[in-house]
Amino acid sequence: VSAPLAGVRAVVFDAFGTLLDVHSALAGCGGELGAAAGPVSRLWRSKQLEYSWLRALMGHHADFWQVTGEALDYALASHGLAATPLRDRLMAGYRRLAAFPEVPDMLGRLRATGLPLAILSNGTPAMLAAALTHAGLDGQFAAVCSIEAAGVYKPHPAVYQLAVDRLGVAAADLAFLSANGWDAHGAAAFGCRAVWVNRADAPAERLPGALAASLPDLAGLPALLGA
Ligand code: LAC
Repeated sequence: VSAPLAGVRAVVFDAFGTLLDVHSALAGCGGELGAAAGPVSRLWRSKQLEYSWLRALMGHHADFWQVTGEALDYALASHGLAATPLRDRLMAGYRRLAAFPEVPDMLGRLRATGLPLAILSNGTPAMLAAALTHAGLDGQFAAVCSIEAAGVYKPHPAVYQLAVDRLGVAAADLAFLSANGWDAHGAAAFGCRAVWVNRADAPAERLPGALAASLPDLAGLPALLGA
């Protein structure tokens, strides 16, 4: 099919890793971290997600700002940097993330279609508002949905239901875009038409849910919509 998302009634984006580059949180601190910058950033991100899944399974929710801070503390400790004064600056970097370069133009093309655009993210409303404003993406979305309204993290089905409820569009009529393969599969298993933005050219995930398509970045999204 040339336009596998043709006919969808709204387009929902994951935020962190999909629209916003989480590794840009280290901008301005990379020099001080030296060779540890890349490993710290990757461990920070992987622990952040791991803690979100574990808290969901344990039934002990804490918001994504707290989880992000706890993941950073682990990542810094594992590199012998537990007491670094960089800690608070790295956290502040999460409110000043950069959008991936293709995002502004892609959003402009989608807005021209008139389709409602939305975000569905683990982030708290405050984290999302700050990061979207800094990245120049505020005001582009009909709805910015935080999992805080469900009190549990992705990929719990209650999270994807938030988008259905907020937009008033059935799951099968929602396009869902995530650079996190497990998140795309979570949305697909829920019934959305999910696209994996496979920025890292990773192998296919062995998870439930059939993806509608994969893209190397978001530049190809308008074509998938037939826009
Ligand atoms: C989010 C996570 C997946 O933005 O990074 O929901």
